[in-house]
Amino acid sequence: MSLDAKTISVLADRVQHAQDNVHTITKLTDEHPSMSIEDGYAVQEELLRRWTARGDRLVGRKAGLTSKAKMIQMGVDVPSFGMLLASYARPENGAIEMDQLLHPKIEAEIAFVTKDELQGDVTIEQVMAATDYVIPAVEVIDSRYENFKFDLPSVIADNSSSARYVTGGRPRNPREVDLRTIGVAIEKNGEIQALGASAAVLNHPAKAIAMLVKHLADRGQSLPAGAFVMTGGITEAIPVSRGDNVVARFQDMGSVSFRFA
Ligand code: OOG
Ligand code: MG
Repeated sequence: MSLDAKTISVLADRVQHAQDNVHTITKLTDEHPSMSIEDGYAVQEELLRRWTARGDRLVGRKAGLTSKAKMIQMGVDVPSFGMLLASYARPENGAIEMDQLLHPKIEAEIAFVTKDELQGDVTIEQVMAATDYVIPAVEVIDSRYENFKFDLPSVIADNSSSARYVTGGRPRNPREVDLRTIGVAIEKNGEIQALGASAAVLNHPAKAIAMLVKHLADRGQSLPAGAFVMTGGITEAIPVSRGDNVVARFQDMGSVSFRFA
């Protein structure tokens, strides 16, 4: 880490204020060019302490920037991790309030729910064995940075742009679908916006979980049983506006739909 605890706390204040009051801020690295990826995660940890203190709950984790399409779109080349809170969940077929968001985009992702704890260096096979089910999910990301432009330390401090998530479709046994070849289509108002296949995520979305588990292990943590994990957008993210109807179709897994109100 290059920043001291006091600075981490000040940066957490700034990010939290932007998240709570729906306003943009400049990249944290503009003021702190030496800020590292580890500093970004320290801000995340500080944010988690504040969220839990006010009654929110960590339900799982997200891996992001795990596909080429996303890395190219955002101009970074390493995945980022983030925290998923109970308060971010929204029901399928419902409406997501646009006035609580700045410049949201949607991503189609395969989510995993674990049944065993995962710890240390794990293989894709071990991730599969510890998986209770996989389920289609759409993440609504919303960067707190101006023009959705950031670098890795800044986006990590902003909890990897996490804002909302919706699960739907059919939960599947991970062994009963080919997790590398699930086709996905994102539709907005009946028109296809992006197409992809699940291997776009690190050749196998379970690899994103293995990387997350390694990331946690490096910090003396594990992924508990019952964790909900989103493995990252398969295609580039699609900007949305008020009134948009969204459907993400997942081959063999059903679809997730909702609208922005
Ligand atoms: C960072 C979060 C990326 C994903 O699925 O790739 C992400 C961003 O692009 O704002 O959630
Ligand atoms: Mg995502």
